[in-house]
Amino acid sequence: MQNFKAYILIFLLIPFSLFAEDGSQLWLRFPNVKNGISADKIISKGNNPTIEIAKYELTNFWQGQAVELRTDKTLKNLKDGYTIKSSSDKIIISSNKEIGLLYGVYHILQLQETKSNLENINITEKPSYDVRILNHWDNLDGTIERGYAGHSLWKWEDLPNKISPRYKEYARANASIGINSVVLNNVNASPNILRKDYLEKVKILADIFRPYGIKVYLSVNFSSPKVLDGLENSDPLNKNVQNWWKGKASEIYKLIPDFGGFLVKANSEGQPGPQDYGRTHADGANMMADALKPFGGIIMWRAFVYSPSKEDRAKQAYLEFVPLDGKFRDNVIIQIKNGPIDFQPREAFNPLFGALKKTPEMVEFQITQEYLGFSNHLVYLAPLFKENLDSDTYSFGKGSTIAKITDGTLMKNKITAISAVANIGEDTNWTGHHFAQANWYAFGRLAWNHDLSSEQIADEWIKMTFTDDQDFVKPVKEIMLSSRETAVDYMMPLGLHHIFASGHHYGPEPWGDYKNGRPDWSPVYYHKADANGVGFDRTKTGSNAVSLYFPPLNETYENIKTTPENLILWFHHVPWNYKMKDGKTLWEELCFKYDTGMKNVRDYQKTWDKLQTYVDEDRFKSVQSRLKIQAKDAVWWKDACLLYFQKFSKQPIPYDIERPVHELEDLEKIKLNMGHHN
Ligand code: BDP
Repeated sequence: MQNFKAYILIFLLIPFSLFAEDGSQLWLRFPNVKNGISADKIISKGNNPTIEIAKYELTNFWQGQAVELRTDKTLKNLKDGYTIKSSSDKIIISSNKEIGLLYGVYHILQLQETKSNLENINITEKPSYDVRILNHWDNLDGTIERGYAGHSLWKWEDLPNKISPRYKEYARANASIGINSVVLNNVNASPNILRKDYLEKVKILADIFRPYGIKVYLSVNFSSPKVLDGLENSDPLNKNVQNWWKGKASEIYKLIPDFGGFLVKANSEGQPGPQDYGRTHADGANMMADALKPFGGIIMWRAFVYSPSKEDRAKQAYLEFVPLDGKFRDNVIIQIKNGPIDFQPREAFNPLFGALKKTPEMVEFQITQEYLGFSNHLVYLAPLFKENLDSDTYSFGKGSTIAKITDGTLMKNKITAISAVANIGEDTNWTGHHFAQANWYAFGRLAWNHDLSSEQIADEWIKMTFTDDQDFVKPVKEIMLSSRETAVDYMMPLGLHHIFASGHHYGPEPWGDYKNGRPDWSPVYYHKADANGVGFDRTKTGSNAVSLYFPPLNETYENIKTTPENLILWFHHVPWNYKMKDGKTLWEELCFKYDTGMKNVRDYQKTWDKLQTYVDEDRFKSVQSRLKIQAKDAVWWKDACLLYFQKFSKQPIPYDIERPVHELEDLEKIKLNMGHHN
């Protein structure tokens, strides 16, 4: 009896939100809401499945005034944006499109959850981009290339008959942050996705996503005509091939009338493409564009093309695509990774941005943390995304940021789009690390409004995902906002890049020198450490990649003194004793950076442990244990890189820096069994 009373007491003392949570509800938890407003407090003419969802959200989760939902054709210029206005007795959400009304509903729910002021609201929202798209690198066998949150959400074997409840939950989560498009399958595409039986499965997903405003796209394999239907080749100038794609397009649109289009990785990393037949990327893209044009579909053609040649990999996409500017159909958009190498912790921006003046361009980010500690490391990516979007290319003079080049401000693009490789899998919490949900959220929010700050996005996300208690929000926000720079520091500071272990890309391997493999996949190709110094000379004396940037950036990067120090080893081969701005030598600075990164992770651990009382136990422990891994990995990175580079610098590790705890030879023996080719 005594015990029983004690239990009840404990039960009453534990706030509701501290009970175990599994993260499955993402930022849509609404922990304090038992039910929303009654249906008669929703004023809405007309009905369709999207409005039904809006009503469902309001009756379940909205606790404020009555809400009127109005479609308003005069708001056409807001595209799928909306306005929210409050009057004395109700809130009015208006949009040209039904989906805009649903977005407006998610907006007021977000305001409610973050305890924002709901009086006198007068909000106008217009999205920065038309197409806000996730790229899933999901294979048809259920695995995910570079996926770290379990298997694919798409159960191809069960479809079209058996339908997972998560399809709808996934669509809802995306709609709540404005994501309106998804590519379902890996860019290394199996031709089978275009087979009739697969298209029937795709149709089911498209039907489920449609009310949430989401269009489906597919990655396609350039050799599909030959592989699937035995055509003599897949040459884009071959009439039979052209007709094959036209036929395929009408087959798809019969099933999915609002199908979005194709994403294509061609002539890259062994994928087939038009160059197999001596044709150009424009020939290939245009053939597909012509097939989709009558149905309103678009082609997102990737600029991630490079081959093991003498040319610096950082220049290859530019050299390939600039001569083709103006040769693409108007329903083709060139999809460009933020950096010219490959989703590194920090890269200079890709010089192709702004270099195509007659062809629309879009950014491809990577949300999945292929090069950022998988789902083990806490790295908040909004600062990385913002750094890229805010980069000034000077392509149309000062102020020509990547954001303004891609969003149609500077180029009157018919289509504007932004994409990112998803980090979503079938893990209960969708993304593996609870904090990796923030990166899905951040991409959606920035795709909707690239002017939002990383801080504002983190603030919203923390309050909705955990609690709005400032004693929790403030320290967690500090962790998030510094976490990307911290990862850069313990992995690849000062512009170092691609010194990852080969294949899986988890952990350091600066000594990697794949003489029998591809040199452009070898870490030594990228850091070029020797007795004189370290870094890739991309100035005139080196690969001259700096010349691809518009003035004055070409000069800025050519000169070591004006190159930002966070990219100094990206553009220069720098002597070990080079004096940095803070007076340290390069070698000392490198040691200091690795040490700082490692210490920051230790601090994150301390901060997180202090926050235990604010978080339910399951999520607390899960984040805590992943921080332990991150702390161990940071030491591993620091020791591996410093002990290895020390062989060249031949200088002591400054004495105020923590001593290595590993032997280099032991670290060199580590071979993780995580598979993958490059
Ligand atoms: C690299 C990945 C590889 C992808 C490739 C791509 O290592 O798995 O297939 O990019 O984007 O980051 O095509």
